[in-house]
Amino acid sequence: MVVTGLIWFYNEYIESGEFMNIKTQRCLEIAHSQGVQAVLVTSAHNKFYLTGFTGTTATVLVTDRNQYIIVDFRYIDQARSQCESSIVLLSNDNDNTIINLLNGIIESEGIDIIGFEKDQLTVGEYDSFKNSVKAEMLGLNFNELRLFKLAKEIEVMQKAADIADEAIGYIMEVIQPGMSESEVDLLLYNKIRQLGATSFSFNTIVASGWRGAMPHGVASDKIINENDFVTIDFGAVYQGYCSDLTRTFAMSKSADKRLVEIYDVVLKAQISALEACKPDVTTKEIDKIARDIITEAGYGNFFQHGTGHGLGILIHEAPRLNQLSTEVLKEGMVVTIEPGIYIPGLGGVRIEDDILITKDSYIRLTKSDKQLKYIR
Ligand SMILES: [Mn+2]
Repeated sequence: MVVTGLIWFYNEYIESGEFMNIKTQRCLEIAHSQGVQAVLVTSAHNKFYLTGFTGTTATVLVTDRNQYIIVDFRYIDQARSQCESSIVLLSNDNDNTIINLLNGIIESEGIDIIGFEKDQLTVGEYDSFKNSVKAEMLGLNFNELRLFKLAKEIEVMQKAADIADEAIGYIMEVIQPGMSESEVDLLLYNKIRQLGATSFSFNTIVASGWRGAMPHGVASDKIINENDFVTIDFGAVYQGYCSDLTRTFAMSKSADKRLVEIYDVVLKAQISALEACKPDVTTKEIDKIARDIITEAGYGNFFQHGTGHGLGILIHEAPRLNQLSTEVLKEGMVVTIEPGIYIPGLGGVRIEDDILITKDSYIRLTKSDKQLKYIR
């Protein structure tokens, strides 16, 4: 199909099976519910979600009739091989600018209003689209696009979780007092890559001893000591999807007994919150279950972050599980459960699993043991 004379390259629209079509349908449902007929997708994560494109530069437009991806010559072959369910358009700096191509589609499809991801466009980008696109621009709330995972996504996320499980098991076998946190970080990185991951989900936290009191203590040059507790929080990206796993362990029995006590509290909070997860429970309730256990044990002031978050293409996505969240768990959501206690000067404990909400319960994607482990 030829959309406009300006377009040089396109793929025929291919029905590539349910996977792509359901995602595009969801995108359009969100658009329609907010009163627009087409969506300009500019975030890397939503472009990947909708089209499969993994390159860094592309513009995606989803309309009632088609899904278009506009790329320049650097990405044309990649887009044509990755984006089977999209019409691939080639832009250049002459006649076929991105704006001209967008306006060609807008005219040929009679589009009046284009929605965009309001959390993902800078003011400068918005201004430049608004001044050149021949349709009204309307900011959309797009946070729920990827809320429910499809079977194919769950399969990939299970693999990402399996890699994390295997990698943390390996670290617990090889970690020794005298290693730096950074060395552990590197061993972990090499392991996840060997297991098929492309990268970490985020900068890995290896927080030992007093650094354990920093919830986001990214691996440093600190040497891990015989009597340290060590918290490792990391994830593997596999085929574009993240896992997120935290385990805390003791280097030896000479660890501070207060940390052992704290470990028991966090473990009880984590398991209790996990076991309450099922459809129709509010995310706030799940947070409260973990928080109440920690508060009753006297550590309420030392647990100031949320209990968990949605997980997927992004390490943090909808829903959120915290004191302010208003969402409700539903089948198909993938979330983390990760309470922690952090005592300045002493250290900290966090335990985290990834779970999938099922029809009437949940299943754990991460399966690593949670009993307190002493390395030696
Ligand atoms: Mn997490």
